[in-house]
Amino acid sequence: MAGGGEKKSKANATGGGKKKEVKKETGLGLSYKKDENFGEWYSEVVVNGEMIEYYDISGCYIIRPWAMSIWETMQKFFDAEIKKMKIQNCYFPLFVSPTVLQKEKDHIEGFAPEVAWVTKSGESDLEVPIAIRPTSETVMYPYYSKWIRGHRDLPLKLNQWCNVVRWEFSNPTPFIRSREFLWQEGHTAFATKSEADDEVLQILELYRRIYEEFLAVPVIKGKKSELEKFAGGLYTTTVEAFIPNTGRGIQGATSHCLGQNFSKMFEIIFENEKGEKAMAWQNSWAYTTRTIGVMVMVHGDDKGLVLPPRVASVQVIVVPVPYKDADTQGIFDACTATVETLCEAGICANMDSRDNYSPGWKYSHWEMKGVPLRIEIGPKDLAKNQVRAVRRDNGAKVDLPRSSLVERIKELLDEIQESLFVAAKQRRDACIQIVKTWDEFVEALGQRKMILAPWCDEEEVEKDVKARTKGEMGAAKTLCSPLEQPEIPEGTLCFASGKPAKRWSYWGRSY
Ligand code: 87F
Repeated sequence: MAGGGEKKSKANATGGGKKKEVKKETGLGLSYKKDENFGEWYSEVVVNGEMIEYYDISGCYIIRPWAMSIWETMQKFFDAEIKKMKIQNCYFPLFVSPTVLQKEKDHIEGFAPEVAWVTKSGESDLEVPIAIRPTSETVMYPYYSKWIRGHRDLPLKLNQWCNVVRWEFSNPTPFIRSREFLWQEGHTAFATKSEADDEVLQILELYRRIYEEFLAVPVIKGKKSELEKFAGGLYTTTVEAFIPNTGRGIQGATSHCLGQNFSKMFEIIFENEKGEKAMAWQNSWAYTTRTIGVMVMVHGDDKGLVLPPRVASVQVIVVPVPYKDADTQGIFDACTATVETLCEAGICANMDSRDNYSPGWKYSHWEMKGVPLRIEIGPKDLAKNQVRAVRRDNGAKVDLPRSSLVERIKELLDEIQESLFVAAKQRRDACIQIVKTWDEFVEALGQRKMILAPWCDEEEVEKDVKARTKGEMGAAKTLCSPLEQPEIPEGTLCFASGKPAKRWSYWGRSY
């Protein structure tokens, strides 16, 4: 119960009774500022923005409709795209038998402490304890072995949308590090390596689009180092985001080429066209509800959430602003008509018609929830047949004639989407530091930068960098080697070992 309960009571202790009063008078506010106490700001913003409710089991969170709708928007996009690639959805059980789980011994070893087990039903002990899936390789691959016999059974391309459980012990954080989370996991098998290689990059591109086109979060596509890759696979590609406030990189999603490691282990063997036995080439790939947390961390501000229009379940909130002697009915009718017009045009608009809150309170409320655009309609607007639109991202206000409302609102939503991305990219790029030497590296790390450095790409050197940077804030490691490599001039040396540099790599602290 510790983590979740603690956080909650802390928030109450600091905002508690007072906040409720404030809520009625001037609107709800955050008691922490993003630049002053990022951790508390984040916890508060996901709760007050009504995305998350803390739960009485540490590391577990309730995902409320405001966040779930964002997940669903991404899901709709991704699901349609993978179906175009002829990937099919399926569902495998939540439970794993210990014998099957053990089959993967080598790579599960390091993960074992995170596996949760069911040991009882009612009062009686189970004869054999049953594991809860932390990922589904061991659940699925025995059946891949059964289903794949000849080359005509390939490719086999399956995906499932599900929950997984990993019993984390370090600092649980809503969306970012939770003990249960939602994801999609894709598991595919091919006759040839080149088909597998192609798919790895196709999926990675979809992950980039989720971050950049939907969440307006810039990411870097890259390859993980040998130390950081999924140990069970051949190579791991990633989209890496960066959180400027903490100076930490964060893995946004991964697309692995597993090579033939698992097909050896699980005997996923087929007869090829020449009648020879061959082992399947496999991939696996996933993105999780962490995406939502990254988006909140990147765009949120001291007024609360800031939602990109493409993922906001309410894109426009219409607030009536009646004055004492004004034509209240006329204002309400104009608001209703506005919502109708926008909804008919495919814009997600809602009216806040509650009569027990002031317009000012409503402004703060919807700002806290991050709605991209607010429309206010008061007596003056009514008289002029216009509305006032206020942007959440930069506070800019414009009066719009009701005659051309749909076009202008569509333009504004597109502008907000674009400028959120541009602003986030500027902040991220301002944190990127190119270094050539160890001293520059240490200095940049102290300034919480994301460091691009020429590297010899040797495992021992990465281990050494980790050891040499160990401290309170956590050690530095490689985030990825960008797929788009800047040139390496002849004679460039590794910043850490002084050996000839093989490639550019991003380094930093990470989540
Ligand atoms: C925790 C407990 C047990 C990560 C774990 O990335 C096992 C594991 O295998 C484990 N945490 N992993 C690696 C997951 C690899 C892979 N699985 C399919 C993915 C994408 C989706």
